[in-house]
Amino acid sequence: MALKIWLDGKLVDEDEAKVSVFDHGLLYGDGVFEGIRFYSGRVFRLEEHISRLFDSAKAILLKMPWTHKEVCDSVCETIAANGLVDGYVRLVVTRGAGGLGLNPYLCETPSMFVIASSITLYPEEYYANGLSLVTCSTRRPTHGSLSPQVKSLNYLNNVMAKVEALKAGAMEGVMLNEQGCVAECTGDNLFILKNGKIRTPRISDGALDGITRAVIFELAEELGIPMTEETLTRYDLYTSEECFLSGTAAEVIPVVAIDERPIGDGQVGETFKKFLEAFRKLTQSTGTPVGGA
Ligand code: PXG
Repeated sequence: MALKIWLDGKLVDEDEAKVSVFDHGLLYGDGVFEGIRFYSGRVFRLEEHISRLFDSAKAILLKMPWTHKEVCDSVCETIAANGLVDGYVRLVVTRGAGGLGLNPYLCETPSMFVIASSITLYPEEYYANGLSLVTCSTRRPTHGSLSPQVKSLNYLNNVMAKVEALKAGAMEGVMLNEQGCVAECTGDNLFILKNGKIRTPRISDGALDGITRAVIFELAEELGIPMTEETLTRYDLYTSEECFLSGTAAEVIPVVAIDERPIGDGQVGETFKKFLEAFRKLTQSTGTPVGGA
């Protein structure tokens, strides 16, 4: 069945959901996006995702054409219009159509669209058996470039890193920053367990301030497991006892090998299993009701 897409304030059939070839989102990657999950008719961490979208837009001087509440409502409306209960929302704001040339002021009105559908990032077996990762040569951009915090429409660094991982036979890759310290994976944040403590790269080391990452901090507190942000190197990953990833699309997923070194005993870790259970409970019991918009 054709999906209903929210486009600039209207719900339209997917084959009518079109943007201009002059849209600077397409021509220059000039725009921002969010990926959001909904579970059992409730949108997980909706407010946080929309706040981050507004922050991304502000950082690139893109004036949002809709208010925070209107954007939240557009997400719920799109899910409801498609009769979906569990799935994934892709929300995109582009600079809009304008003449050729980088100048964003050539674009009069930003465009926004919302797609509600499903996503399967990794096959189910990896959640049970764990992922093997490789380190990619493509680096996370430095803070001297566009901030790696901006979820912009130019994800080519991450796409190229993902290609490296896939070509090496791995499902996901570790991205380092220019200093050679661990930042994150191509679409997920990374965590290790060592000596009873969870460690994750600092935002200043190039990790995205992930919404699911923040959930991991909350769950660590709930589970009574100490957790800190630290500058991490590949050595720290290789010598960790457990490793796992978090992200809206991936949720939480275990890692059992990195660059051919087994992590711990090479099996899915017991601490990870506690996080997975707590995460599943949380996603099933909280969120903004879709019907309540
Ligand atoms: N790092 C990067 C670079 C990301 O893009 C995450 C970490 C995880 O953050 P959250 O807030 O989701 O916990 C992301 C998330 C998509 C898509 O196609 C989006 C992401 C990842 C993969 C696919 O919408 N972003």
